[in-house]
Amino acid sequence: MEKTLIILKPDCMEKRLAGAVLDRFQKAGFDLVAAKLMHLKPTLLKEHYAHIADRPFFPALATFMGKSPVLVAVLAGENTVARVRELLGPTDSTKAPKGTIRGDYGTDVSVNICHASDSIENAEIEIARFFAPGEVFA
Ligand code: 3AN
Repeated sequence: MEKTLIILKPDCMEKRLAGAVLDRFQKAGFDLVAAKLMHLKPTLLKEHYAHIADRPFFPALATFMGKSPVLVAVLAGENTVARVRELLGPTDSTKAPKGTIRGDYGTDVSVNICHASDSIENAEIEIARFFAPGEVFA
């Protein structure tokens, strides 16, 4: 059973698309094994986005991600990290094909509905960042 961390971003929550996006993941066979609403603070965002914290777009991204509560969740299943990212489509929503979550609902490269871990190693780190072991039911 492979796990990944997803974050339904402020645009997803504000458009009331949380149910639609989770439905896609669940219909694809993934189990929802942890979930909570969080209002992400600057320190946590800097840690989560450490790999891009020195990029010029980071301040705008951090403002966007911290503007309203997000749904942080863990999905479990087979080949979860790669398949969840396939369902999302590419980071830039304008380049994401129709039928992918970002292609159908996203706006651009940062307002793109949902984050998902990009490797098994990062999934483990990200799950531990947002959830205590007892909060993950898998
Ligand atoms: P992904 O989330 O698809 O793995 P990363 O890790 O490269 O993408 O980037 C993290 C987040 O930073 C993206 N989800 C997106 O919101 C934002 N981002 C990435 N590249 C850009 C960019 N060139 N301009 C604005 N925001 C970006």
